Amino acid sequence: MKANWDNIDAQITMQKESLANFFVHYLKFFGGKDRYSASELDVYNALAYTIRDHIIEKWLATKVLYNKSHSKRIYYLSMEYLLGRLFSNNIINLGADKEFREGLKKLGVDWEDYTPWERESALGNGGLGRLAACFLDSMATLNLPAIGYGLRYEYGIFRQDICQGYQVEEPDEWLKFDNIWEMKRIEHTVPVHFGGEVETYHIDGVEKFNWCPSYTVLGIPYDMPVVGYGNNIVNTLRLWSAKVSEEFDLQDFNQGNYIDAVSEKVEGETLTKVLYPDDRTESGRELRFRQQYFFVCCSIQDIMRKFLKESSDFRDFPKKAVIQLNDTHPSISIAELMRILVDEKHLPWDVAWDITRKSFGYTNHTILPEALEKWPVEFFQRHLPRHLQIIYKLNQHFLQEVSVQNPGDNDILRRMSLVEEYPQKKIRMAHLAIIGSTSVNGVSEIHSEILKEQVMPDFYNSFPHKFNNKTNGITPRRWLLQANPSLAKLITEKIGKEWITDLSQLKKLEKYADDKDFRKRFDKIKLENKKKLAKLIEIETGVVVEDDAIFDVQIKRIHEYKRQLMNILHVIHLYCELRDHKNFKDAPQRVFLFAGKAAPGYYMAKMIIKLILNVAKVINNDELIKDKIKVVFIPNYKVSLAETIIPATDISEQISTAGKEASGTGNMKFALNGALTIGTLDGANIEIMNEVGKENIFTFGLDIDEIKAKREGNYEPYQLYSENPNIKKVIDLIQSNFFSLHEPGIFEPICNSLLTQDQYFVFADFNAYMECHEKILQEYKNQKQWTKKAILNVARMGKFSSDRTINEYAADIWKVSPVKPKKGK
Ligand code: 26V
Repeated sequence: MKANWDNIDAQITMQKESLANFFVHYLKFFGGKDRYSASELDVYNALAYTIRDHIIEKWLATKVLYNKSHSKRIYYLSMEYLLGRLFSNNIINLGADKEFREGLKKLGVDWEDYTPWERESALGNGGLGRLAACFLDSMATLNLPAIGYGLRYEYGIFRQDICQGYQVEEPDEWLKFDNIWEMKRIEHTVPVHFGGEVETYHIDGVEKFNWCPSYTVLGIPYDMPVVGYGNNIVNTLRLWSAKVSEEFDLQDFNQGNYIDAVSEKVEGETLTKVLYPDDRTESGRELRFRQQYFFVCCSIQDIMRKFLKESSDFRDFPKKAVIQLNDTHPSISIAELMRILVDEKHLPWDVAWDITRKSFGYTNHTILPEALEKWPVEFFQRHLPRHLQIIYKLNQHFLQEVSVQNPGDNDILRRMSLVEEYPQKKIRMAHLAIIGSTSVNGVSEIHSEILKEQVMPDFYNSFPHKFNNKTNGITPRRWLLQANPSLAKLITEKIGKEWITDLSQLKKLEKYADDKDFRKRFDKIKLENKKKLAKLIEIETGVVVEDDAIFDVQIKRIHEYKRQLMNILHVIHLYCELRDHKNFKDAPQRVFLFAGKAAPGYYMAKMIIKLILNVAKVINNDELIKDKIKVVFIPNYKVSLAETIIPATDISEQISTAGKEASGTGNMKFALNGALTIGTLDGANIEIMNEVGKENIFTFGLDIDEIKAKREGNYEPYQLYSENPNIKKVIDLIQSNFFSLHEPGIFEPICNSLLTQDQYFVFADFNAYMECHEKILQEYKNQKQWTKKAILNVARMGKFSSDRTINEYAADIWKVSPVKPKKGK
């Protein structure tokens, strides 16, 4: 009998109104639970499965829509995605909140009570990974036919515990229970080869190459739905998991090689075991290199398979596909696509290169030299011998062109080469990414300028047309609608709900900055959010803070360039002032809140955490200062924590050394929620200032040119220390072991580094930072003015929606238009 698909498709459709019934079905028949046996986790699972199934119909329909459109596809390649929890986000984006809530009411269930049961997906380190997650949300919301590719790490970023004031890393077992949001797609499994050697042969006198690898790993895809907001679109995030192929094992078993077979299997499956925690330490780097190739190889095969369904003429490839590289992590794709086109599809080299170059875009996310990837040639020789040959040949052709343009200039050849010769032979992945892409973009205006002028000036001179800027953005769905529902509701009440998909609409709020009633409601919402945060602080750290304190917040990865150190030195300074002058008056309590992870091998970052925690202990327990200052470090920073902290914040600390923070995106989340920024003229802070107005942001410190001049001159931090009594007092106090009575001398490395080098100009900016904080305190006293500024910040954040960013990528780089269903369908 032939299946009747019309009937099958129509049999069960999940209307929003019937979601509650499906929930009961799941709890009973899938979970096998009733009132006596169901745990809270069982209820969460049943709720989430219900929502997942509601998504599936839209997911299937989206695939049909895209296939029929024959549109060019966007492939976003990122080794990191910091998705956070998906349950609430999916309900909100589906627009199913009201119906689900009402349906469940009869059953006495409120879905929001169960959200903490979801294990959050944290497959990323920081800004780069969260940006990828915001981009997925925007691409789906904008009807863009995009697929995100990534790795399904068994362990995401480590869990941070604090033990005696030190960071301790624990594994994040996010897959321990079911991951409801993923679907295994075994039928799209792909092989990934490694090692071996390259054979040469000839066809019609033309030299050809055949890579004979030594072992194979399988890539198994797991798909996660990416729900667009209010448009019935569901895109896909495809994450690859490594597995060793069965046949391969069997062969070795049969030959009696049991131990080798098992260890090869473990080796292969280790590939996607763990996310690298932002570490550039040498150990374990080879695994990271193989991880990158595994990712690239799986994704490019999948992209090819999709392309071949549409066309068999590879010259069409750039018309049908555009591949965006999120940093250089997936840049081996360029060599991989060349290998496929030349060795497997037998295209002439020049044709293949033309296709490749037209198909890639590369986004740079950092100018820190230590973070620009270079891979030892040895790694290529061992694992990817054919790719190495291809890179050498690309380099040879490329340098030939460079020398034609710059006759006699050997220095430029050395600078631009894909191969760094000394001290160790390495491949410069950023150079490969630039020559292999049509577009190279930075992530804020200033960062894009620095890229052109300081980091890659030779490349900019050779290919000025490739360089462009795409200022980062954040999704207003997660960072306002979901994280701050009361503020979202107030905004919608005043200006309608268009802002959710067109953030520039927030401009309409400007007029309410002068409306007393609006300001009152705005303040009340902030206070409610602070109450929630105060509770969380008490639960997580045991520190009791006042609900109406000033919340001054720095939450981000711990890096010297982000200068958490300057912040805590300033807190120590305030503490000294309070102790010395006992001038408490009726000043409000100030809570200095920190959160963030340090890379496990980054000693200084870990010591900064220790310093913050030790200072917190002393200050929080000193009765002499009458609770006027509290210092809090909340452990295990993650997306869900940010969602609670940001809406409660008064002051957002964005204080990196000018020129170091490519963009920052936390800065945008805070301002969108009505916090005022204290910031340096760095990254997107500058653009935020231009949007909200100089009078509504607190900027301070040396700008990029001044920092550059200091670096080139002879900067003497020791002199600043001896001449500036404020700095001296703070450093002397630390050195006297006031904060480390039981571990004398532990902060010497921090003090030493500041006194002798101060690479990130903490002392140089200290006074300006202090004065800026004094100004802030004065201004905070005028609540009316403060709230006005906060409202204007919200109203003027339209530019920083990731929808705007993605629209720019789509129009300028990808040349892809939204795919919308035909009217009436
Ligand atoms: C990695 C490393 C490795 C160890 C040495 C120091 C170091 C410093 C930075 C990084 C991160 C590189 C990539 C990254 O996450 N960049 C961030 O990307 C965000 C999204 O574009 C942007 O907002 C942040 O400013 C940028 O730091």
